[in-house]
Amino acid sequence: EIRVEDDRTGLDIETLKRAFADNLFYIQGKLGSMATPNDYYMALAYTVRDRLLQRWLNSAQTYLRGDVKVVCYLSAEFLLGPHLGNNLINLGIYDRIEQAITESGLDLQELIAQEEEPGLGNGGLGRLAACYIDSLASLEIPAIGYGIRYEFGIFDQEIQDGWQVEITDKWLRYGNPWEIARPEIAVEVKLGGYVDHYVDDAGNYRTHWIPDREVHGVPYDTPILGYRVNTANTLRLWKAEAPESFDFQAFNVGDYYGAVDAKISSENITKVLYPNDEQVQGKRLRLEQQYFFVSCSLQDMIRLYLLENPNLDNFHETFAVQLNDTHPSIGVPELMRLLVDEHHMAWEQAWQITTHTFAYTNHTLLPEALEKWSVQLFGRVLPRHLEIIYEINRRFLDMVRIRYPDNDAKLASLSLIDELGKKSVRMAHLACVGSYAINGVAQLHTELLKKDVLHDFYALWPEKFSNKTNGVTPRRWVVQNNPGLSKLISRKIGDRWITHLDELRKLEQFADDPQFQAQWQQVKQNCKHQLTKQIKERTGVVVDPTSMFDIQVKRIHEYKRQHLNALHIITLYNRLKENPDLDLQPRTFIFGGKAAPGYFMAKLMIKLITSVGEVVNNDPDVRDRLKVVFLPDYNVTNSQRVYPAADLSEQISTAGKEASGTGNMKFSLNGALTIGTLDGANVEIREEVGAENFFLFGLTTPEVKEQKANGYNSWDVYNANPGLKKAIDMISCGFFSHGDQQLFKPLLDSLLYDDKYMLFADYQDYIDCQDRVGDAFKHKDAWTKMSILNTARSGKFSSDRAIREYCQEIWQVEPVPIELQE
Ligand code: 26M
Repeated sequence: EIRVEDDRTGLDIETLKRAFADNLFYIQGKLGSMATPNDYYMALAYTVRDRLLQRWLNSAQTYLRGDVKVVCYLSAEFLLGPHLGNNLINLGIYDRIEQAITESGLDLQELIAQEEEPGLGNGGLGRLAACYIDSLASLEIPAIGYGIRYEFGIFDQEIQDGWQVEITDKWLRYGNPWEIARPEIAVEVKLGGYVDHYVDDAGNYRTHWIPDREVHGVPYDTPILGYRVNTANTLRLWKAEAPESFDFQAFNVGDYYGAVDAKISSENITKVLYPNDEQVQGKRLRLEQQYFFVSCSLQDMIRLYLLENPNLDNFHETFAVQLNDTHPSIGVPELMRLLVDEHHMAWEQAWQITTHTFAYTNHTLLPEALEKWSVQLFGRVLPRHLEIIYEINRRFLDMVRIRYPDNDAKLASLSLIDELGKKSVRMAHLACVGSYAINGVAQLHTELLKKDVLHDFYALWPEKFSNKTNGVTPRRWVVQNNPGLSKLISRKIGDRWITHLDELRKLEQFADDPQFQAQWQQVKQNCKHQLTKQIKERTGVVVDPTSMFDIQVKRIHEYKRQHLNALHIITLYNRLKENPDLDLQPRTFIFGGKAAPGYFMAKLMIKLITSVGEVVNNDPDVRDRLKVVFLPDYNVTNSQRVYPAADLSEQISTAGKEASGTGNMKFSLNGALTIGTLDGANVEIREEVGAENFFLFGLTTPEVKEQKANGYNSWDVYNANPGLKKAIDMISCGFFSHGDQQLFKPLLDSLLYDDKYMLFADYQDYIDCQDRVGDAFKHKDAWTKMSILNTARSGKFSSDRAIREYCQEIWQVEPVPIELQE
């Protein structure tokens, strides 16, 4: 006898097989004989989704209770990666589903590979948000992720003739089984227009914002299940739609095409993710995106709050709202507007609530990445918010004047408005003033924030500042992407490490054990074999899986210095050309990463890498001892094959430029050794794994500063270093570009005449350090020991640890376990 629910919740193999067949028939409308791999994937995804739903609804219901504090993580990006494998692991049914699928005559890996990953982010910041919502759910913390449902996520990358080509990411093409639209709780967002001030009948000052556009925000919800718990939190992403009534009746009478134009322009707001990171452009549509999702989210929180409360007086006791960088910092004036204009609260009380609601995470020290909006543009899009910002600023500067009497320079440097050059709103200042907590993402980064970028705010409010070193989720970045390693670890120390990553320390005792070392090497070798196959399929390049896999995967940026890595390759190549019988450790150099489409220098760096690869890979003198691979379309899915296969992790940014890095953590957890500068979280990785298990090179942050102050001149370094000179001259004379001497000129000129990121200053130390790496790799057992110790000592870099710190030190939230009712 079968109950309806059994088919949707049951976890035994027979039920899973039946549910899978049912979904194929009733949802995809296919019989086995006509089903495509995508049909099978969809049927399986719905089978899994059914099993999330009771947990999800129970969680949502529990959070509506008045006494629960909820974290709201506001982020313009969530770089989730595929859901299916992750949900199978967190539900604890991976093995059973594998059996059910196999017994249905199919291959689970093939179905998992069908999923189009939601690439709703650029890189580190977006991926961090995804790791954090996994940890929040796994720690049973009530949380909502709020963001944007971009119709087109980060572009797909193809490499043509060695250049990056961007392809539209149509991730919703075949439907998205993981989301549920909730049109019944859509909200309205106003844009543009002007503001009326008046006195109402009772004599109160009131404000009326008359917009020239209104947009519907429709939430699309995705369940985020924790690992082996009943907590399933919500990721609520907003889609912009045109309100029919607005376009077709009130404002566009008789103007059909005008009405359709207005509709298109509204729906444009959530069309596409801006593919830049670390260089902002000040585009109007981007400001509209930010305001749109933040307004939708705050209105949603207020709606939820008023379900249980008579007024908004204690709003901040129910919601802790984290700002993932300044992208959602428009939330500060928006909450003020909602409280004061719409809910008629007094300014002082509204300000109390606002400044006890928001906390701000800074992710960058690069000046070009600090968001600024021209006052003119801002006023056109958000006239009321500009007024509110001026009022916040007036009151703030009054306070500053008391603290620093007769100090106009202080006022100018702290002001929310930059009055030099084009008048603009400084979003980081707005976030600092409107938040009760401000944090950096690694120890060094936080220290530099306090010392440089936000120094004046630190002097004002030292108690607001703290460090929260980033972390990554061990569920995706070890269990899922490295099942071989996970099984080996669990056989030795049990499986508690998956939720208590510090327990990896228990592996230390086996670091010298020859048998364990052999098993460890075997796992790494298998991963390298798999990546080797993948490289062959995707690039045609044949690489040697016994060579050292030396990997740099991350967004392409001058400050990340992929071109320094390229200079090392050229240097090794020249040694082989001079001495073909040189006893050189064979290496495979693997690069992956996207360049912002408008960042010419980054695109040229890709072309340099592929051009060097073309020469090196095809030179018979090299005898396959060096191979250079550029893996196209680096994304979450592809990265999951990369980290497990790495021997060496390249973390070579100029000291003081990389806020934290998170790829560095994924590599180390998967047993790669790092060659790196004292930058971002590298500092802490080295502290944890031990200096003897880390390859350090390069200037420190103060040394960089000092050299620049003392008139650092890269031209002199170039002339004084024959190895460097030779490498640069080869690029310059067209050796890697079929004689074209112009191709790489912009890149070379920037190095020879400016070298903002100190490549030449670090070149020799990097080469020397790489030589030590090459020697070390020849001693297999010693290397393996270092590899084991890297994994064993990387427990700190779990996002569970990071989220626990946020919970205790910023959000003041506690776990709320979820009971499963019928
Ligand atoms: C801003 C305005 C307009 C368009 C795009 C942006 C923008 C988008 C993403 C700016 C920056 C963006 O991301 C920055 C980022 O990913 N920063 C990285 O954050 C990681 C997580 O904290 C750190 O580990 C990295 O060091 C840091 O570079």
